[in-house]
Amino acid sequence: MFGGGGRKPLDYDELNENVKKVQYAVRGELYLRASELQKEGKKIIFTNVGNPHALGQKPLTFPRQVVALCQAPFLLDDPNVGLIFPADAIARAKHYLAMAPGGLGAYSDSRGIPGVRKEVAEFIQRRDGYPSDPELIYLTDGASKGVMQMLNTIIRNERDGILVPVPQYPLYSAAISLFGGSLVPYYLEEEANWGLDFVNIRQTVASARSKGITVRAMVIINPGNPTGQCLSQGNIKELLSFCFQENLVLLADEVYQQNIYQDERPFISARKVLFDMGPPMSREVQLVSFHTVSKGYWGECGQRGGYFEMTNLPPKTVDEIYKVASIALSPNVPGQIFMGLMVNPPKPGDISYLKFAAESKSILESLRRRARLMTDGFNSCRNVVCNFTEGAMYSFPQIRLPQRAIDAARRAGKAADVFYCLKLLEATGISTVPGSGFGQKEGVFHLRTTILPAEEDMPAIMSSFKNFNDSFMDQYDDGSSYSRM
Ligand code: DCS
Repeated sequence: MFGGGGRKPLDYDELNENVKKVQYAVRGELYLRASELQKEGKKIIFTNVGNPHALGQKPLTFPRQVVALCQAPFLLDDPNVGLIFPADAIARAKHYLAMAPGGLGAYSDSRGIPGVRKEVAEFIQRRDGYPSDPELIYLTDGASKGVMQMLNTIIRNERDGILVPVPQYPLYSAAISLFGGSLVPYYLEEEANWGLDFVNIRQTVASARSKGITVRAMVIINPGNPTGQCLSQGNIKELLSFCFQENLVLLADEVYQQNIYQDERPFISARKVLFDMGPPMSREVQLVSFHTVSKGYWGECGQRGGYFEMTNLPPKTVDEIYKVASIALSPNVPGQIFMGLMVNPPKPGDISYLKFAAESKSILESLRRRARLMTDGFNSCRNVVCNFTEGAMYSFPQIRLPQRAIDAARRAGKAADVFYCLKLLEATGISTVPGSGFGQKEGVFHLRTTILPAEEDMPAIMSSFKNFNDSFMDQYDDGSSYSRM
């Protein structure tokens, strides 16, 4: 018998309030309903998560060969290994095994395998044209863990504010709730292709400060999730100057840096722009940049490989971050090897190069075509407007809901976009995420879908969406009034 007589520690009412406050729409109500329908035998198209392999994308051959050999090193002693694996995959597996004492079954250093961190640093230097220090690169289980670790390090109490773009990927809102901080939203401008409006952002910061919030950090997601925009060099410069003036650490979520579907604005890292700006800013602005093996043409979401790089953080802070990483002992080691392979892929002249390049190119080009197909498809629908997906993996159309649909949703006890997305799911099996899961301006409605369904299925998906939307609008649109743009 326990003595309290009342509630037990893990009864719902007794839980950490921060845990209860967390919301994460990507696996929320729509996803749960879709899973139920799937169990009942309905065919569901899961476009709610950016999970390419789950929608049929094939893994790149070379990295899987290398990791397979690392997982089963006894194959390296088999006289027939050269019949199944190309020599460069065999050499690369030996290279990583030599770096990881005890192989994949041993914990690594809590910051990650030093040799892989060096490969990441070399990649960053090639990409940005500025040297990078492996001691300031920590490998993580996907980018998510890195983001959570940094937010945990920054947030001291509920008055610490983090500027987060809205719409945003809900990792940020969820983690800020979990660590008990305050999210300070800054709105992206849909009419300006989801660009940043610094007049607005300055007002947002001033207003948060007047309410006693200490704004300490700013998040950017470039290319954007769910909004798909690519920031220009000018935008990033302005952003960095803003962080400098306002004394904010910039958290640059650059996980979609390989996913670019236009040529006008190639990806430029916040770090490169910062170093291009020179001192004092390049020595002062604190920046943490995140990357992953889950996105790009790799899409290795299940492997959980990621890193973050710290710029202008004092050594004592870097040590504290190391200490906290040590609590979890080690990031997963196969994920680290995927990261090594991603930043150091086969080079021209290597045996596996042509195959690797052909596989990557075919995935990327197909994503580019799918981005176009989706945007055009949405824009051809009644009461739907959609910015082009310049990068990342999502389309985020605005649905102008007729007032009668908004009223019907209210009667059903649902947010209007949730109501629309549930009806879409029931009618077509397309599982999306309502815009409210990412945040949106009051009275404006969106949904998010990934651009990941197989290219050959895309025309059918878009026409099924269009049919649904037509009949939804027939039912609710009497031409009188709409949600605002
Ligand atoms: N940052 C952004 C902007 C993301 O979109 C994601 C994943 C992550 C970080 C974390 O990814 P990893 O932990 O796998 O590295 N995006 C989710 C999404 O919106 N759909 O699928 C996953």
